[in-house]
Amino acid sequence: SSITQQTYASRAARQPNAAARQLLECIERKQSNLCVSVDVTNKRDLLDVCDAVGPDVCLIKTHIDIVSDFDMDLVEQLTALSKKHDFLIFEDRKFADIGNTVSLQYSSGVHRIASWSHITNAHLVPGPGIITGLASVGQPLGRGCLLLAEMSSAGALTKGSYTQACVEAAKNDTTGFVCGFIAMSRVDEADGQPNTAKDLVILTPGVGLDVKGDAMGQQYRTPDQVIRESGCDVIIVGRGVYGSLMTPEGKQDKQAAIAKVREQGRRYKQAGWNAYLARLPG
Ligand code: 5FU
Repeated sequence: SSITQQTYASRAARQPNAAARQLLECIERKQSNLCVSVDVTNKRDLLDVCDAVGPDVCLIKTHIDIVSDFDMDLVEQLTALSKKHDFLIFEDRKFADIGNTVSLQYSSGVHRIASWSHITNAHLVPGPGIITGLASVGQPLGRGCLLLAEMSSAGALTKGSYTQACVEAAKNDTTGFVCGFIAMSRVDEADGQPNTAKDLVILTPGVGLDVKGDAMGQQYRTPDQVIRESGCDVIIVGRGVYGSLMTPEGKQDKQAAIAKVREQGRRYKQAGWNAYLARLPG
């Protein structure tokens, strides 16, 4: 049957990729398909948001290179929060170079992403060598990689034969490292046939309940559109959750802002889970 008719638990049970299995198990355990994208630029805010929404998420997404005061202590504290609250970590690095270079970018540098991030992602623009390169680092560590099959922004070039090439690359991946996609729809079943060969998880950004987009091309859909109508597996929400922290009032009264962040986290968690329950067969 279509992946969209199966429970997260049944998919976890036969998921070969360790990171994707842990994610599916965590989703089931916490009844949350919510990933919060914490796009803030200092350690304190990043950790405070993670601590606030931690109980309600399966996954925290980072852009670690925007954190001005990044250091390994941040990684240690983030990892401690992931254990305290039971969530995984996804560094949204969007690798896009030749295999040898991405293997170095993933393992080394200031951020040493592979050492702490359960999941990362890559563009297929350079061809399948990017998977070979990243897998050489990530697969021995039990990490997982998502291919960017579709993006949420207006005018994105991730469509048609490019999207299909990402699907083929994921289905044919022999490293075991590719475990799914960033996509806006159930791309692995785009031909209308159920994907019975290989379970792939679909994580979807561009999710908001209150606004339709931003001034720079972002486009938002609701959790129900993403999970129930489009058959994706995880909603990724950024400003919709942490936004109150960025307002002048939020900067003045951080405690009140963090309370609002927690409240939005609960709201999106509920919306995402309701949409999942609504898509399961009666
Ligand atoms: F691959 C993608 C994409 O297609 N759209 C995105 O928005 C990634 N993103 C990320 O999700 C983006 O870099 C942000 O980190 C996040 C969305 O944040 P928002 O505040 O919910 O718009």
